[in-house]
This record gives sequence, structure tokens and C-alpha cells, in this order.
Amino acid sequence: MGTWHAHNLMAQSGIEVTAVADIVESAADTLADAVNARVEPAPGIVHCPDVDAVLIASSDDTHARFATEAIQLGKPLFLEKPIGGTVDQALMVLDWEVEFGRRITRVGFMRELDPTHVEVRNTLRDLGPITKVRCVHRNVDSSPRPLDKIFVQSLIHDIHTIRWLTGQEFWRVTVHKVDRPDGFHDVLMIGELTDGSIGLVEFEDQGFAYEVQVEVTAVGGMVATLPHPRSVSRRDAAESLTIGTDWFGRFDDAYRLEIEEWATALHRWQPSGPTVWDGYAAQVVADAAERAMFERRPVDVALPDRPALYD
Ligand code: ISE
Repeated sequence: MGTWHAHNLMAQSGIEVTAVADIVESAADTLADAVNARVEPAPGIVHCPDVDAVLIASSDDTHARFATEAIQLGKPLFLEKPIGGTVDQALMVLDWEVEFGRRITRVGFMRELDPTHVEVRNTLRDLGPITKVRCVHRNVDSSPRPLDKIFVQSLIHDIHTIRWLTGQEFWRVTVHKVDRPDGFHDVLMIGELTDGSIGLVEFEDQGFAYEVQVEVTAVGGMVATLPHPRSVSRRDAAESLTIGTDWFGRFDDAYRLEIEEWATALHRWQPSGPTVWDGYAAQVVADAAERAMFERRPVDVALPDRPALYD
């Protein structure tokens, strides 16, 4: 993910990728060569005086540590989701940014920039109150993901989509899990939102393609993304669509646009996009959903009041 972002950053005017770090040294070397940067060890890179802004796309459990360092130094930050490996780590990032007193972090919930999601959101303006949001999220994974990673790594995106489209918070979640014979898991999450509407997520860890869709029902009608094919081919009297197998293809535009927006905001020194509060709130829901799945019961979402910084 870091390599992908670094290439998108390279395309921005006035931005230079100065230094890169990766726990896999050969990956750091390859990326440094490709973007004409130097390699620095991870613990110190954030402190380098010629590093003005930081993009963190390391493994999830390291996000909070690097993020809090950058925030304490007042360096604008692009932070991949989840903002911490655990809810406590995520809270640490939130607390540090609140303490710093200014929003300097953009969180990588890229679907906000995906043109199909933007169109859905724009159409909703004319449809009146929302009653239901249904997300479909299929992955193509080579091996089953550990159950405790499904929500924090994956459904956290759908949770954010539901919060972003409705402007509501979750107050309770219920989860049903299907253990498939091939070891993969399908999940159905039902979220109750503060205004009485419903957020549903249908998740597959091993689907027929990588697919993300959203469908919103409102009092005045409904709006949905169309299936997202990459190409269509015709042969033997039949037509077939290629959907793709990973998020890089599906969200190519969104990744490019979020980096473009971040770079523009950096020049103006202004915050933009999904916030640390969004990252924290979604993670609290993901954590409650994980418990709901393991404990097989509805779990209340214990979200503190939103700090005034994010009003
Ligand atoms: C991955 O980390 C992502 O962020 C993708 O958007 C998501 O669909 C996938 O499930 C995650 O593993």
C-alpha cells in the first residue's frame, strides 16, 4: 500500500518523496530506487528534518506509534486505516491530536473519493431521510483471514461508508457468521444507527471477485452503485465481464484522488478528508462487532462524545 501511495505522491507537483522506510529492507530499497528517495530506519524517519509530512502505511499494529510521533512533531500526516492496531491504540492517536489542538491527520478511508460512492452520496441529497444502507464487500484472499482481523482490517471501510453516507453513529451491532467448509468466513453485520435507520454489511472473505457495492434506501427512493467491471469480452456466443480481484484496481481512482487532495491540502496547510475521529469511531464499532460475533449477541457501541476539534 505504501508503494502504491508513494507512486501517486510522485505525480503531485511540489511534492518530493524524500525518504522511505520498510521493515522489509529489500522493499524499501526497491521503492527508494523507483521514487528517487533514500532509505531511513523506521523509528527515526518521522524525525528527519527534511521530512515535512508523513504517510504511514506500515502494518496495522505500528500505525499508532508512528502516528503519535508525527503528531507530536506537528508534521501533517496521511494515516492508513485502521488508525491503531487496537481501540486503545486508536484512542491514543485521537488523544494526541486533540492535545495538539489542530487537525493534521487525514485517514485513508479512500471510498469517500471513489466516483461511484460520490455519485451515490450526491443523489441522496434529493431522496429525503435514509432508512437503510446495505454494503456488499467481497475479497479474494489466498488463505482465511484470522477472525479477529476481519472487522478492523476490512469491514471498518463499510462501517465508515455507512457513517459517511448517513451522518449517523452506530449504537448497537449484531453479527452472524457462516463458517464455510473451505475455512473462509462469510459475515452479516446489522448495525442500528442513532436515528433508527439500519446499516447492513454483507462480507465475504473469499468471493468470486473483489467487489464493493453500496445500496441506499431512503424515503424518496433508492440509489446504488453498479457492479464495477474492468472490461468486457465476447467469445463463443457469450459475453463476460472482468471485475478484478483486488482493491488496487477497484479503487485506483479513489487512491489517486485522495493523495491529490491530501497534497493540495498540504500546500495550503489545511486539513481535509476523513479525520482521526472517523478512524476512531469506526474502530469502536468494528471492535463491538467483533465481540458481537464471538459472543453471539447484540453489543452496544460505547462511543464517547466527539471532541469539539472535529465539529
Ligand atoms: C484491505 O486492507 C483494504 O483496505 C481493502 O479496501 C479491503 O477491501 C480489504 O478487505 C482489506 O484487507
